[in-house]
Amino acid sequence: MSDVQTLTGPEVEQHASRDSCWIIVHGKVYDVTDFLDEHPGGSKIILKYAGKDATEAYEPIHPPDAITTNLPTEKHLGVIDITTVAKVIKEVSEDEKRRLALMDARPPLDNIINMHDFETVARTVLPEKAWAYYSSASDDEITIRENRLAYQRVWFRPRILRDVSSVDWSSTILGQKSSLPVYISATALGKLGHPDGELCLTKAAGKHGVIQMIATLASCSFDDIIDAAAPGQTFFLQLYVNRDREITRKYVQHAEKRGVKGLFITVDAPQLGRREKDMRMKFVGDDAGAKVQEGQSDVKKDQGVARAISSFIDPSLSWKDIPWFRSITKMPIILKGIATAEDAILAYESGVQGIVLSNHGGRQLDTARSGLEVLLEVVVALRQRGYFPNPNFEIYVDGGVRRASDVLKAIALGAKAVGVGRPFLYAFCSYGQEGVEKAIQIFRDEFEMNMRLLGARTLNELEPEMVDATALTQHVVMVPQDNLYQNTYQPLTVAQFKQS
Ligand code: PPY
Repeated sequence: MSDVQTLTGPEVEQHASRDSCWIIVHGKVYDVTDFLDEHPGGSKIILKYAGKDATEAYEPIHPPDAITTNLPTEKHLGVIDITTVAKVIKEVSEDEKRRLALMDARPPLDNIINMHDFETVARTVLPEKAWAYYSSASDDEITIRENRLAYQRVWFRPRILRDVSSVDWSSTILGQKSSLPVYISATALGKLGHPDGELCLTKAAGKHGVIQMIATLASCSFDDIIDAAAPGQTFFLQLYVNRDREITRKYVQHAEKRGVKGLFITVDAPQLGRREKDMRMKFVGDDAGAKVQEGQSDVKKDQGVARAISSFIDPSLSWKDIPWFRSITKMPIILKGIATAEDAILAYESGVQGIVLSNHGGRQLDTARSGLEVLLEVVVALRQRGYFPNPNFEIYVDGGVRRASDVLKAIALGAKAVGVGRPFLYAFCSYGQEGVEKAIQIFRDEFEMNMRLLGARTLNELEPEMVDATALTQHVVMVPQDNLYQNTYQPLTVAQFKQS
């Protein structure tokens, strides 16, 4: 084996041009000259760090091994003697100063009493780009808003006098114990919003018996997440299928070896939705806008963080691929992103172990219906064919869940569990691991109260008769305005920042 070369800062600085471009990432030096035009995010952003340490910019938006797997080994030049690298004194912008001051003035965690509070804090304290990426949804953002509204079109039919002194909301998901009928759904690029990224989720989930779904595009590496697990902690894996199936095969089999208990294949993203809040950010930063205006069509630059790194996803994925997935893993396979009864039937008949009725948090096809609404037709269609209920085929719903009462509605209508993404993401961006623990505690408190008030002592006692979902499929519901009441009603307020 050849000795690893140690390079110095001044040596790397010599290679700061398009003709010879070296960068430092995680203490190693790479020659990326030939890769510049292949970089999914464009060459300009790499050239900004030519001859320098690019780790800080690289880290939040790349899996740690992206560079090592994409660059041939002869381009791995050696390690850097970090003491010789000139320190970049970064000017803190006025905006950044304001943001840091707001971070200091966050409401104390004790004052956070619901999931909306986390979102309010995250919106204020997150760097603009992170907020734009996380919060954005596709096109007119109609579906993301509908995800919330759908829950409000379902009303409870509570039962009384059932001795609810003791209530239990624990569950199993794919046969795995879960302290809540909720799993942490996959969200990508966690380090855009918190330096510890998805590890905040892992640690809180491990402590409280909640299942975490690891995202293919997490900022933390898969192994770092698994290594941080508590004994016996359960994980699922969200999978974006690579055009290179060998990469996917290795990834899936590695996950299985490391104990992951369910493979959730994303099936609603053959192309990434246009998330305009995210796209607009690109025009503001990295002066990519100027280039577009010059008429140079480099699509990748004006497409936001997500689209820039999505080119590896295989749009040719089809039902024909399911047997191949079955052949490479024994993990239960779940299709994430089913949006009609027709596809739910195909999924069942393809032999997978479950489906997630999801519109990808409103980030893919705008005006796709909410998962909750889809659940109604899916349960009817599967039941008609004798496919439901079946303990070996579970149905999950995600999108728009902010309250335990939302979860109870979905379970009453036939879901086994519910995925929650953004609320946990916002919890850790605002307060780290502790925020996630608080979010779990809020869910617990809400489950306890709502199950008592609904007259359900266990999740098995939730039944369709406990909800009135007749308005769920009506997308416009007229409600007469009660102006006198409206004018005297005092709106609730969100958690207040300390005076700075
Ligand atoms: C999303 O942003 O909706 C994702 O699912 C993650 C993602 C991030 C970057 C590229 C492709 C998908």
